[in-house]
Amino acid sequence: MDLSKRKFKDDYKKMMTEVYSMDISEAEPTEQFFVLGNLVRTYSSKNWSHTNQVYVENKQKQTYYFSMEFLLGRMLKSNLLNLGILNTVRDGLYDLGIDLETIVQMEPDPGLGNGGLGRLAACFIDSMATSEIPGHGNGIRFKYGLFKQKFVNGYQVELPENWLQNGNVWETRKMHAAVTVRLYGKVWLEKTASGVLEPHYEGAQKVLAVPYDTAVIGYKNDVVNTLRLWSAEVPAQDESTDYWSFIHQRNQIESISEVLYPDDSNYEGRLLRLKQEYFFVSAGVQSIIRHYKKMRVPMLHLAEKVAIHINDTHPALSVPELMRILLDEEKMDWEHAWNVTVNVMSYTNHTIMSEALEKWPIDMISTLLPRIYQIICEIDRRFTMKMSTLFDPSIVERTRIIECGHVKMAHLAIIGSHSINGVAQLHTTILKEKVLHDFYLIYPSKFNNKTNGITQRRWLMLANEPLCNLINRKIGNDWETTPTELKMLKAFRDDEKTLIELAKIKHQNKERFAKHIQKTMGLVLNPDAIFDVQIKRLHAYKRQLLNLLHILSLYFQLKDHPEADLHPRVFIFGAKAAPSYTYAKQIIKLINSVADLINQDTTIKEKLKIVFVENYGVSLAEKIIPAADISEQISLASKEASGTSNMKLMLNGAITLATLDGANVEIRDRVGSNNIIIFGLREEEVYQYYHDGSYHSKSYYDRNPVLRRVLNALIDGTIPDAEAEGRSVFDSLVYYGDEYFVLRDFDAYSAAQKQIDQLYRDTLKWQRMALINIAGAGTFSSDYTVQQYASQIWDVFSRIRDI
Ligand code: 26W
Repeated sequence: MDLSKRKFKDDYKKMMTEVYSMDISEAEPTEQFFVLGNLVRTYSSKNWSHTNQVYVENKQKQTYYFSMEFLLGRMLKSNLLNLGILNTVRDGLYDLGIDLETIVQMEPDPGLGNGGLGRLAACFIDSMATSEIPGHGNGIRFKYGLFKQKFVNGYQVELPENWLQNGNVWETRKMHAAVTVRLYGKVWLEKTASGVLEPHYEGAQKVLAVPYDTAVIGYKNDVVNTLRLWSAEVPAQDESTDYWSFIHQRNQIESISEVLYPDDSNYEGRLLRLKQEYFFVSAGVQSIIRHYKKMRVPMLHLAEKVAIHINDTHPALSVPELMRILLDEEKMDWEHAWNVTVNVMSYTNHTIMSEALEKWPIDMISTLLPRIYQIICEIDRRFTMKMSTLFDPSIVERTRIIECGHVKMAHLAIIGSHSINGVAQLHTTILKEKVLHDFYLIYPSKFNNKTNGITQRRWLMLANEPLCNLINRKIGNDWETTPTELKMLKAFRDDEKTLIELAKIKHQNKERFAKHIQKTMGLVLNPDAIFDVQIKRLHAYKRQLLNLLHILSLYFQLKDHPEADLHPRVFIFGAKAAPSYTYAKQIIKLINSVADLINQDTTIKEKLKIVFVENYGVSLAEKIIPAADISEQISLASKEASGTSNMKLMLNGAITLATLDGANVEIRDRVGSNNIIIFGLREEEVYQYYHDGSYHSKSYYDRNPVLRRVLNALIDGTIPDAEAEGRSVFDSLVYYGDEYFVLRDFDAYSAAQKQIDQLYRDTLKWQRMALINIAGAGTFSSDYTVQQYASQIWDVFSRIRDI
């Protein structure tokens, strides 16, 4: 948008008076933030309503991205950037004596997601608006986001994250768009005069779903899409309602949108979670249908105007919910309704971890959602009948939705969608050949790959302005909207001046991060050290332990040979563990204890430091990633579906140290083997071990003296104050089979780390690698990812520009 500095300053002062009846000089940073947020809203509001109007006038097909999680991060700067007024506003505020960076910190970071899946959804809505795709988010307005993590004596402690405490400037409550969601009760079918079955309900609990809409602003293109998050409320009561029963009911209902489940890759079969899933799915589908009906297009054509995307299985009840509406309310017959439903729905799988696969006990589903359960049974019956005539009975048995008293949500999503995709090439191959092989035999053409992506706006333009400035000076700024243009940087691969500039920027970013750590943790970091970063949820398969064991081996090497020629290292960890995941929490405690041991040992001459940041999330990621030299992507091959921090770190010039897992494979293909450090077991080798059962972790302990010393340190008192945790981890690795092959990959990992120690000393060589990584990262922009979803799955194209 066009905005002069003078106009902005006038607007800002005026808004300050309107909202707080105050002069700017009297306002606190929180108030300064709130006023700026309000002003940004007014700046985007015209385009918001205009975009919606255009969509309606053109009867354009719309995509709805259904996701339990949207891990948005702070929105002020991202909105300013996308409106094209970031610098104007920064300068204007400066004139008024206000520092933009200070007020940015006043915004709470909405943690409405656990990790990769939620952050991907946030990148996607940003990219859809930027790519002019009519695509909107649909989810839950959790009152409490992911818990706030504190370390108390090295242990993770979870605190509530009350992000809405001071209100949320970005949202608008849309009371007129509220819908009713029904839970429990009884339902039976009665034949009507015309012979069709009609459902009758009795005694259902009604929940009012109230939407809160947030503008999703496209990058300098006047498009504003919508993120709609639902809040659960008590419907209006009639006069006869007893006061106490009302209070009881209110508590029950409001608990639905109260708190995000803090589980990542671990399914918990709790009733409240099932309620949450049906709640936002039912509200979302109802509101889509209500909107569609205004267009007066026959319901049979729904799939020409609406695409619903099921982000992992959490919204899989969209399938029976749409069926319910088409059958019961729109009076469509089963075949037509099913055809429409399958054409509307598409599904993404985000994990092969079997413990993450949702399956609900049938008595839970049938009690909570009686009509939905009937429909699921009928889908299952028809699927089984049809497939029995075509496929081997054992295949049909394994692919049914209802099995052993449970409803399998992945099966429901697959059968009810026209497209099933994995999130990286390797992951999709594993789905087709292993995890979902039976379904692949049945529906080969439904399967496809869409490699994940990240938005370069948040992860480069906002997080790393110095690097952006350098890039723009070298190759111009076409890459902002055509990120593959970053490849032009390759022309500077042998340009010493550019490489030195790159090194300087990284150094500055490291200094900035070091300052932050000194301020928040009191730890002094040496910016000349290698900053080695592993930031992701704590999970055994991601193998933070492999990193930790290697750190211990370096520590012992330095204890034995204080003069050893090791380049100084700072190991940076950021990770939350699911509160119920005991093993992951033990690893957190262990890392913290090893950090105490190493950080306080003056005999190793500051050569090693460990920083475990508390409460890792989007805001911290934005600080850490630009300062990273090494990106640790060391999951056991086959287990990480894609990973997305690998892409963010590469884009910021970190060198990837990785197994051939998830999108690491594609990163290697992009930058070439010379510009990435690959180590460890391959996916085929892992499966071979599973097949022949020949892995015996204890033999690695017995035969490898370095490893033995490191492992013994876990149980011999070397690590202060972590006996129980050390013992538990030791046993899991040595005696209980080492499920994720940590000991098997230890030597290969150590060798790779040694190679890095050498490589880093040659600054030009290192920065050349960094440059090639930045130049190759454009392909991993989520702009391209959503464009592929739009053309190959959703069949929606932008027509905004045509009018
Ligand atoms: C039911 C509990 C539960 C909650 C979340 C099960 C599974 C999940 C997610 C699927 C976990 C997740 O975030 N998966 C990650 O998705 C990213 C985006 O596709 C991938 O990059 C990561 O590799 C994958 O672990």
